[in-house]
Amino acid sequence: MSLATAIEVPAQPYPFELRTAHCALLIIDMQRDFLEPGGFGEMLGNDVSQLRRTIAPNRALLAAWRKAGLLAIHTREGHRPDLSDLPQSKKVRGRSQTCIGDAGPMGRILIRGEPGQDIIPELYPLANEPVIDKPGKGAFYATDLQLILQQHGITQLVVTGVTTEVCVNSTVREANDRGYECLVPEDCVGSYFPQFQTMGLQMIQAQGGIFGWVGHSSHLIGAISAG
Ligand code: TIU
Repeated sequence: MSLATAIEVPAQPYPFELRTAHCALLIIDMQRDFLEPGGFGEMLGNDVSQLRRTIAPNRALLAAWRKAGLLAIHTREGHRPDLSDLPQSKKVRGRSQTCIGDAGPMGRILIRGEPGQDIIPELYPLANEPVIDKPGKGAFYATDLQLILQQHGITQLVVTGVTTEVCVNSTVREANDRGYECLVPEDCVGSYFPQFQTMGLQMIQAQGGIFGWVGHSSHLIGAISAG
């Protein structure tokens, strides 16, 4: 697809020039332990409803993305069962009684292969959609995400998922430094903390789009469905 075929999608701080053939949907960490009542997130005292409101918009966007035949990639935060990729600093952070790797409400907390670490059924990846298991907050750190994007000729990312100020922001910043243009649909990202949702989005699009663009899934769905 040439530069001439870009579709203008309304966004802040100015319209995003979407090139569908070079744009992937990157859904960050929509995992049961973060989103489901009774999971690790709620166990820590967080209000999971703040994240659950993103499920329906993500479902609609993913459905439209699949229908248009575009690339969708999913990530999961988690560690190897032997904890060999878990820094001690991350394990003990928060001084919580329950740490990553311990028994949690849905299996060992944030361990690959455990039920709680998996993606919620509403957004479960198809067999042909890459799933990136990441040990950090950013999706590029210690993963093969960049290699996969290069193989597909991807230069733009629509980044959704949770949480806005942690893994979504970390990933957008990593992507921006690597030359990717990122659009974040605000209804498809969530934070346990409303003030962080607001500021996390402002931080992306401030200063002329210092890290990227902020938009809405309805405009994206309109753009890819018309194309
Ligand atoms: N995925 C992600 O954001 N992981 C976190 O640990 N987020 C928090 O907000 N704690």
